[in-house]
Amino acid sequence: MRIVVLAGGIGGARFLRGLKHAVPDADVTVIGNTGDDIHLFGLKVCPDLDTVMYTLGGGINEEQGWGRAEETFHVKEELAAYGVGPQWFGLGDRDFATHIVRTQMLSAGYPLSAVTEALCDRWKPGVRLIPMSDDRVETHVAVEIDGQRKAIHFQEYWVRLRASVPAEAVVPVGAEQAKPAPGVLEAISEAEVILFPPSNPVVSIGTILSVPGIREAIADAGVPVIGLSPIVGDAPVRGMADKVLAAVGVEATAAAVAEHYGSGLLDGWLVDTVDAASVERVEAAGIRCRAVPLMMTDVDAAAQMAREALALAEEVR
Ligand code: GDP
Ligand code: FO1
Ligand code: CA
Repeated sequence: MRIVVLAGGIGGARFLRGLKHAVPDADVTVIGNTGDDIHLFGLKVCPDLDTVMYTLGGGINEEQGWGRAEETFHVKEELAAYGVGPQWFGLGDRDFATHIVRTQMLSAGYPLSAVTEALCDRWKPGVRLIPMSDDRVETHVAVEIDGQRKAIHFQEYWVRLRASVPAEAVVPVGAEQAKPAPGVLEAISEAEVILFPPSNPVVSIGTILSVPGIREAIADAGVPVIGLSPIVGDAPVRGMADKVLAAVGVEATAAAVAEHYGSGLLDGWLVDTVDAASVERVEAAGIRCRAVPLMMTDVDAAAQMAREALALAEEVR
């Protein structure tokens, strides 16, 4: 079965691992978020692409959910000794190698999609991982600090400030001019089912959908589009989805996120069993809805979620 999945970092990656476990033979294309990408120390860092690649390739730091297993931080310490920052972003030695290879290939003229394919030759994630765009898109967050309104990089908002101030707006800078990477629209048009894993609806899936052509292609694909809620019991399972949802005027509930995507995009939506009471509200919005366990406590739990999503796809097909 040809499956297209739009993915951010941890939520997307853990779901994909479950999907691969549930349907090992599936032909899975992942359209990855690149709005989190950041240039540090002259290197291009793609956190969400790397989280998917390392998680599916067996190199992820399991507890943390991002970065490499068995990581050390000698380079970061040496940079600090030179007074070179930022120090608030935790780049490890093993991870640095990925960013060096990526930056070297980009400098040689390869597009990010080709570089990602080359990195995946090593990690063999078992899916085709394509960045949403080869063009630079950077998510910025408008905040007010000491009475001053300013826009900061999403990583500064999340990693440095830990989302401690309200997000007043979220802007995918560059998205309007960006084109979908080669293979993105083709994969969507050839898909038999399209899945939105429990990724951040604003800064992961929202950013991917902001690249002109992608939302339209999904809406026009004519195949079931099924999403899984990243909000459980009126709160994100982890991360800052509540803060960035507030910035776009959406309450942090499983039902409100489904309505935010809308029936023009979504055919089906899974909420956690603790949110079973919201099934009726989602169905009233024209989206088929089921309540099932949505906590990815291990690979089997994520695999069961993938099976439920595919079962719902057959129901609405
Ligand atoms: P990020 O880029 O690392 O933030 O990862 P994603 O955007 O792919 O996913 C982040 C979202 O995953 C957050 O909003 C979390 O609430 C959600 N999430 C993480 N773990 C789980 C889980 O076990 N179950 C569900 N339903 N959502 C989860
Ligand atoms: N997340 C953190 O909370 N702190 C970090 O220091 C950090 C470093 C980091 C390095 C490489 C990488 O691939 C991811 C990293 N992340 C870190 C996760 C990162 O913030 C992602 O953008 C998440 O996807 C959040 O959406
Ligand atoms: Ca992310």
